[in-house]
Amino acid sequence: MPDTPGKPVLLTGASGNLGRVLARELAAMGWTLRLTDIAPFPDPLPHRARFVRADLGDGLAILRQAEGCGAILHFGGVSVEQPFETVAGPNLRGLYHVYEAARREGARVVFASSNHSIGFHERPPGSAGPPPAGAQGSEAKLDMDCAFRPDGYYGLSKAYGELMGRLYWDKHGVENVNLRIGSCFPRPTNARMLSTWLSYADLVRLCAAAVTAPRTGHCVIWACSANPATFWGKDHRDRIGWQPQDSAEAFRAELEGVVSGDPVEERYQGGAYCAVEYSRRTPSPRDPFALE
Ligand code: 15L
Repeated sequence: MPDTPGKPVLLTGASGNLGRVLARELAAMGWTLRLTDIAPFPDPLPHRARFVRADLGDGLAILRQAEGCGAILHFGGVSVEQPFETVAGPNLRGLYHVYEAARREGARVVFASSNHSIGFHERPPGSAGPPPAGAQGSEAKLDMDCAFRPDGYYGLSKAYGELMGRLYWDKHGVENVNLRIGSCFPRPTNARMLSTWLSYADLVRLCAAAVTAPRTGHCVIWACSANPATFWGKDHRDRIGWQPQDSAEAFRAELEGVVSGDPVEERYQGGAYCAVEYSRRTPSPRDPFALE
């Protein structure tokens, strides 16, 4: 298990599903946490934690919350597909406030990005079935430096968040770890999640490694468990010393028939988000710059 961070860690989005898991588990590991969210914190406050209600749109409040912190786990903001105007405040302007606070404190940002920043990549051939015995299968998998192909305004805001990290690293030396989270739930619930599921325990270990790694620079990690049917290949996990330990494969028999029947949803990695307000007559080309 990684060391306890030397300075307090700010967790935004602390009242959300993943924020609550992280608050509970990281506090249990002895971390000193500063929790913040626009919504009240619904659980008993963990040991050594402080909670302050704040809006990501309030730059001064975010600066204050980050004072003295060595890292910001940024899990706040809109976490599902929504109209542009709903996404823009928290996920674009709010993200800027988080990065400005990190710059002032010399803190590292661990950003809850999402698979929806690349959701319009097609699923690899054969990904619906079990992986062939002994297959490495890495040729068909997406590496972390693939093109962004956001599948909605939410995914677009996550691509922007990753690029904000790129900018603040290149211009200000602010370190940042961008977690392209697949589907982080207590358990997988459909066939797609046999590829995309991230267990809560793997998430906690991932965030702990991202905060405590000696150096990260700007890096990107596919945040899913060790699922043999994963869509995703190379990333920077070795840099932070993280390896997932859980797998969705145990749920295959129960879930492989759980598909939507929607051809857009089933074609692309982002699943249902791709089908929201989809209006093309024919699918876009696999190569992002091709005409056909
Ligand atoms: C996400 O980014 C969402 O926050 C989550 O609610 C799921 O929809 C997940 O992606 C997913 O793709 O399954």
